[in-house]
Amino acid sequence: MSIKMEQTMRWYGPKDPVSLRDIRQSGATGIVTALHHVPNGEVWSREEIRLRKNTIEEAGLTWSVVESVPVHERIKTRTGDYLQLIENYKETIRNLSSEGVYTVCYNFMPILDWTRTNLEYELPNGAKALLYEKKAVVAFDLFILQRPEAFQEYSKEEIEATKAYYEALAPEAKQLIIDNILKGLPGSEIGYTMDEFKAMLKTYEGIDAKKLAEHLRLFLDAVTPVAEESGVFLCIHPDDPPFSLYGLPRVVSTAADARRILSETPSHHNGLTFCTGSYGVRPDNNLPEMVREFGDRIHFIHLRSTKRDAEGNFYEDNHLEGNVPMVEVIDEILKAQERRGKSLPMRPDHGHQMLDDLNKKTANPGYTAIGRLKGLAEIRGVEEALLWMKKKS
Ligand code: CS2
Ligand code: MN
Repeated sequence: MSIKMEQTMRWYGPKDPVSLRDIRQSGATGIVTALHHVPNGEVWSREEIRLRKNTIEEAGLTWSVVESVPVHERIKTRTGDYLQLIENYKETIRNLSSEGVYTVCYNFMPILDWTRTNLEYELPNGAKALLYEKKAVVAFDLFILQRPEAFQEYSKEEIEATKAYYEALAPEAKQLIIDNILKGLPGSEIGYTMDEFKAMLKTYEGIDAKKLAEHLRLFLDAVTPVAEESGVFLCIHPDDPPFSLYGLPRVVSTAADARRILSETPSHHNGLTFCTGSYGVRPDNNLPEMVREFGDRIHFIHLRSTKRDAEGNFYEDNHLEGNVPMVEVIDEILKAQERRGKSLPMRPDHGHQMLDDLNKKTANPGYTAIGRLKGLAEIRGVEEALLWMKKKS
């Protein structure tokens, strides 16, 4: 047993304050990036892909994974020119393959990508983490968005408690919640104004979880054959957080969701991004068990841990702490790699803002250098130890 995970880091492109050289010093050999400047829905040309690939290779690194080729909202709702948008997606897959990039991550979350309410949650040691506070989301839903159905969805007690919390908030604190939710976190290609968001919500009227799951299946049935022909591995990232928000359906949150997606489009090229931080927010997702079950179809791994409480809040913990049984998960990944005879790309998903990074302005919350470097180093240590123990026994 000796196959190690491929160590990668996410890089946001030439404007990322964390340079390729910084990443190389972390020990990572692979880069996870996207052409963030190409508008969502447009074809990524071979020239643009090649340019980015050259930049990465000149720094002595490899472009291992695309995260993400965004799926356009009209593909998710199947409205307007969605058939053309699917054709564009296929073309992008072909172009990536022609330039030698073979792993493509994406997500299928309606409107908003990942959601956090506080990007500077101070931990007892002074480092900063990303926090999801349920009452901020409920307050946004009830009193800012004023979604009428929301008043039926929460209990009377919850509505009253949220009202008291919301009324006591300073105007700047209210604004910060709005900004954090609507502006989009790193990796989400789009931010919205309140009116735009309300208009977007309307486009999901009549689309429940069953329908959205069907749209995802139809999308995968269309693009997977192209991925097969071009040797590309598609890997869907789970919903973050893994439950419904603002009445919007979410269909990539549980082991049952993953099972459905893999069985409905049964190609090896239709696979998963196993994000422990996203799936791990739900206590009913048994992560080591999921790696055992889906290990053959996991093409990309995000390792990070969250710590949840009874009220439905969670924050991003140290990589080896929190609710994710990280050592056990890594152990299962190593076994899956061994079975497949293949090393899988892995990145430490997010990290704390800490040490000297606290003095810097962060362009991408969760993606500062030092916190991720720490996460990667810890993960690497666990992996080395597990491999050594296996060799010995
Ligand atoms: C986030 C997202 O949890 C995460 O990995 O950083 O940006 C995620 O990369 C996208 O949702 C994947 O498409
Ligand atoms: Mn992730």
